[in-house]
Amino acid sequence: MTGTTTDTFGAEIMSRIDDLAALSESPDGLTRRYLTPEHRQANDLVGRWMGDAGMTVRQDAVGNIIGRYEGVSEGLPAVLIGSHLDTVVMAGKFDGMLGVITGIACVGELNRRGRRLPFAVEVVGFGDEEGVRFQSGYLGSHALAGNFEPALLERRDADDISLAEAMTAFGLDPARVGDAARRAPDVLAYLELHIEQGPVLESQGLPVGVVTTIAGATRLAVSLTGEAGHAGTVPMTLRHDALAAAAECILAVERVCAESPNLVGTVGQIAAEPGASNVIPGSVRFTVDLRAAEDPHRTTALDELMVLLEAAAKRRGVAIEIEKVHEAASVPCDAQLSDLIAGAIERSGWRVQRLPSGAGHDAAAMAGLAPVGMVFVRCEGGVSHNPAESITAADAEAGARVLFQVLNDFPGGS
Ligand code: HGY
Ligand code: MN
Ligand code: MN
Repeated sequence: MTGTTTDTFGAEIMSRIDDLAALSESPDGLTRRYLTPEHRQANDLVGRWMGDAGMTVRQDAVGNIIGRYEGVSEGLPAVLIGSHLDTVVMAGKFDGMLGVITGIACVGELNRRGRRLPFAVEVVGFGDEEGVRFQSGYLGSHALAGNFEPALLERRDADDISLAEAMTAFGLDPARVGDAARRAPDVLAYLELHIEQGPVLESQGLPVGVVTTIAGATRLAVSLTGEAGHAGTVPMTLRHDALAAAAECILAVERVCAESPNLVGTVGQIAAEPGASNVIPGSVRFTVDLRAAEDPHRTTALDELMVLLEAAAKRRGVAIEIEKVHEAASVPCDAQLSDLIAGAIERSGWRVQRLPSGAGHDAAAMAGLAPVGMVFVRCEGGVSHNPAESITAADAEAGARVLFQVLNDFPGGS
């Protein structure tokens, strides 16, 4: 499809969501990690859609796919519209992809109408926001914002492949990741449309909302080393069971976070070695994901948890190593941009609902480069990071109309 009229934004978006969802590492559900063949396929497909919408297309130095629609003259500073194309494991099909596809639909509409704005518009499909493969949240957006951490290049995935090796295999040059960085004068603003991944808009009966702040997050990788032994012969009092120690740690995470309404804590990944039913686990690795809208709540809880986890390990004669693999401060969205989005929502006929995001988004990383604003779209039951994630075509349409309106309302844009 080359362009869309505003009546069919929704239909085109929903059909492209399904096309992208088919590009998965697993036949059982949607999993698409950074720098995999499926990532390459997604970049190729999204790149074609960008070209059909009248954009020039390039892949940057870290594997983000970027389309550019020139303004009234070549080379003008750009409004960036973006989100991510990578997914969690067994993901929903809207998280990230909706924002990229909606951005392309809006540019397609400008192109269909032959409209050129007094600024360029770029649509970015970030290659790695979830950080599933290398525990590297916001890698694509950090690189574009000029904040790539070189130490990440040594990070290894579950198959012991380093990020540098994966980049090389993908056709990227690890020594050139700095080339992805954009200059602040070239970027006027960053807009991201994303599913809410929570229940507020649905409870308010609204299809869209404006994001106020993006919650901060800390991710830990915890390693416990005890002593493997025979399940039948080692008395309970003589054991250094790494998995029992992990269980105590995991309940401590739950207890600390349940005691405070401002906190959420999750242990999403765990692996026990050697992993035989008749062997006392000698070593365990698990992750901790800690979030709060206000940073002091998160950092205080983190300090408390470190003490509790170390005490539990010590009591059981198990060694513990805690590595902070990702940390992002909470980020307020730009007030002016948020008011522009609120105005576009009103002009599109809906009441304005402002709400915080408990989920992280590339906008948090892009705030280091430009003012950021986010549009939330209602999702059914607030369910996300789950194959049951769903939205209606009408809500996809509503989100696209608001984003299209924001582009036209952007100062100098009408
Ligand atoms: O984890 C998050 O909040 C986001 O999905 N990366
Ligand atoms: Mn996500
Ligand atoms: Mn997301």
